[in-house]
Amino acid sequence: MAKDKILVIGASGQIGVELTLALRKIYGAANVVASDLREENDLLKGTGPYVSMDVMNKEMLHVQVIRQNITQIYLLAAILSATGEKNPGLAWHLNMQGLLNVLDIAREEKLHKVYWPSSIAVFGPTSPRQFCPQQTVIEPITVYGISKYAGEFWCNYYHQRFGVDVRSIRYPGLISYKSAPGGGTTDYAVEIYHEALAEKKYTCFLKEDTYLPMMYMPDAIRATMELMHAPANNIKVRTSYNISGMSFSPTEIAASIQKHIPDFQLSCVPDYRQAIADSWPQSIDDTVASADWNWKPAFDLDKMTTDMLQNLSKK
Ligand code: NAD
Ligand code: AKB
Repeated sequence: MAKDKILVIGASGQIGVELTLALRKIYGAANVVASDLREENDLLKGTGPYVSMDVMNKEMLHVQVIRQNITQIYLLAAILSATGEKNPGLAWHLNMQGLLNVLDIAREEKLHKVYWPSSIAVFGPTSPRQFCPQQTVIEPITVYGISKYAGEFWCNYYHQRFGVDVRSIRYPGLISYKSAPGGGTTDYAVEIYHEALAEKKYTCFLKEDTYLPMMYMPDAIRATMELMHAPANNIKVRTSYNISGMSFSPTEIAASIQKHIPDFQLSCVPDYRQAIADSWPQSIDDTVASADWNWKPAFDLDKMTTDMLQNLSKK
């Protein structure tokens, strides 16, 4: 581990900030280079090296990998489900070409490992709604889901054909207090905590009984580390692993918040994101990840609510 030097692409985003900080704890600050198209996130400032970079500029990316002696890449730059529907061409272009640029460079420079997240958005209306299995019918209806599903097979292809050790997780909707979410359908589950503390009320853009698979960020970061540190022989799935944390509806998260803020009020005015949410499963079967690399979540809804409200109150 000590010999590795890591490049995090998309480090100023919701996952990137926390993943970069976690990687710096393990590998040492100087060995984790954060990069993004936008400015360095405040939480990263002063914690380690940062370069401004566009993952679409393959030449520049290649130069950075060589110049900085990079051995692992975590690729987080993407356009998520809700924003993707506003500009499908751009979402497809970034989500695909960014990944192909990284996989090509990983192959050419013989990088030790690549991490690239997929999403529960690969599933569509024809996938099982409950405990959606690792392998099943997959017919996504969003450009984001299509790009993730295609990306999974590019990862598998580069592993089988060129031996690139690329690993992936299908994250559920992620909830965090440190950094803001970046244009997804599950973002309401972050906004609701901020509004509960600030206004004691929140208007949700999904219907009150819309169940979705979700996960608290500490579990997502730990899952990522556990997958990346597992022996290569244990990684039997080279597309992307299902993992599960919790499932809840807007009504249930509101009830969890009301245990701390009794006069909190939820109202719901569904918009175009309802159709996206309705196309995704309500819960995920992660028995393959449990068997291959011992995945087990630690946070349920009430534990997450307590932690979110405590930390956001401090802010
Ligand atoms: P985000 O939108 O918060 O962050 C993405 C970052 O990528 C942003 O900081 C953005 O500036 C950067 N970026 C965009 N275009 C770039 C480019 N051309 N070059 C370099 N950087 C660029 O997204 P996130 O929530 O942190 O998601 C990270 C990854 O995890 C994505 O692949 C996403 O699909 C996946 N994922 C996220 C969730 C979630 O709930 N957050 C769930 C499932 C999967
Ligand atoms: C989104 O809602 O787009 C993301 C995801 C589940 O991939 N949070």
